[in-house]
Amino acid sequence: MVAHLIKSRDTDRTMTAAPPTPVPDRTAPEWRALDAAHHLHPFTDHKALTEQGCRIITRAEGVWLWDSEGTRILDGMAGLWCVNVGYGRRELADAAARQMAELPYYTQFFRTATPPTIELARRLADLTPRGLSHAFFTNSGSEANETAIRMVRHYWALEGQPARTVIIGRDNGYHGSTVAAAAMSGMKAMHRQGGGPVPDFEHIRDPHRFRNGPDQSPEAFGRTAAGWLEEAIQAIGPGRVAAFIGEPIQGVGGLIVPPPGYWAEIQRICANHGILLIADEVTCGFGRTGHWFGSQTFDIRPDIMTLAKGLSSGYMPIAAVMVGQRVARTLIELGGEFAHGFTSSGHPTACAVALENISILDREGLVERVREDVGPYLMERLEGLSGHPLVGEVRGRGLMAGVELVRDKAGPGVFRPVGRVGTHCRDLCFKANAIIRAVGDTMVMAPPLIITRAEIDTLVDTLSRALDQTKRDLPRLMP
Ligand code: PXG
Repeated sequence: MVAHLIKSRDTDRTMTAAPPTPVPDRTAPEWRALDAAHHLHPFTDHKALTEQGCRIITRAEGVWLWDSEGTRILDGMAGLWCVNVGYGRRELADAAARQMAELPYYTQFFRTATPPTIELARRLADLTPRGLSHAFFTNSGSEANETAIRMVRHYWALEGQPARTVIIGRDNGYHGSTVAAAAMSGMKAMHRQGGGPVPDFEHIRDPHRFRNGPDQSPEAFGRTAAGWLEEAIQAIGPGRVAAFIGEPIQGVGGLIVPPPGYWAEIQRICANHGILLIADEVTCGFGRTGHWFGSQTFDIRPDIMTLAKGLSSGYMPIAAVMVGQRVARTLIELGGEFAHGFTSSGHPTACAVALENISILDREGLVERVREDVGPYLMERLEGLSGHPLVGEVRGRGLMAGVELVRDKAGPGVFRPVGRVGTHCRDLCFKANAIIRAVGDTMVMAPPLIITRAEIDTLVDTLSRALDQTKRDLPRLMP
């Protein structure tokens, strides 16, 4: 980048600085006022936001964020489960700048392609589990899942079974917020907004043993929970079911780690009925669970895999649908034109950044680091909280962890209303400058994969103090 020689404002020294950005220099109160006046945020109650004012994040480095007041904050969520390689990676900025100078954009429509796009498709075909040979690029996880929906229905129509339109997901599964992806998700509050029920999406209960089968052994519960899929298929009619979709570990829905044997049984049931298996790897992909993909952690062999977030570590909006031989062959041999795609599908700059991001994960051994070092360390530290009177269960894999809070330690005694205690605990973590999420009453962490043991100590110690304070505040919270 071109450096500009400027005169520092408050000294007489001449110093080197980055070129001026198109974003003007404003004070935090000015940003807040403009935000309230003009910006609608995703998943936000704007009345409450305007009353409280939003937090303005201005820069970041490693696992640390800085806000407009200069406060340093530990990002225990890697942004929104995505900044896997951490903030401040010059290599990624350089990859974007180089590609923008060379060819910022061109479409992949009309029998054209661009080199970073082709190279990323090849790299992903190598990296993902065997058989996933082709990539269809989108800009977000929602669009990737939306693409998967249209693709599997198109596949079955081409296969001469057009009645196979139903897609089965799970309660508390999350696949996005566009119309069909929200319908496929198992979030009841989302189903209530934005229009009536969308046909041909069904849901089974999630494999959350702590809630849905606390009296069974993990293995027995794995069989029970997978059995819910068989029951649903029989109720719908096997000839009507196109696909089953699941996140290897359910993230947004409460960090639900499947019991042993669950995925093997799901795989068997899908194969038995010829149903396509879609793995939503949007949060689990790119090292989060200690393997490149959650499908490898749980030995899932999906027909289709959706990717986003960690694909570019959030540095660029990019997502992908990885398509296995079975579907790809039919689409290519019988399909003609698949009337689907986006202006920015395969955006060359986003692809160049994703390629460099994958190189960093590979070069620095970050996936192995999660599996062998920091992942087990985070779990070990969190296990240390399991004796706390508010903690019902600690669960997770790799750098994806949840601590479920309960009213009654003896069983899964839930708090009513759900979420008040979790949100209070989250707010205390925020106040102590660590970002830890609350999903209902489960405290969730998914930090950048570069987090150190010392930083994990800071994160867990902050959570521990917040739990103690939450316990003290309980009579006031739950009178
Ligand atoms: N699948 C999964 C598993 C996700 O977690 C999506 C699909 C959709 O991706 P896009 O890129 O369209 O957002 C996600 C997204 C939260 C939160 O509260 C998480 C997501 C989205 C919104 C909020 O943690 N994950």
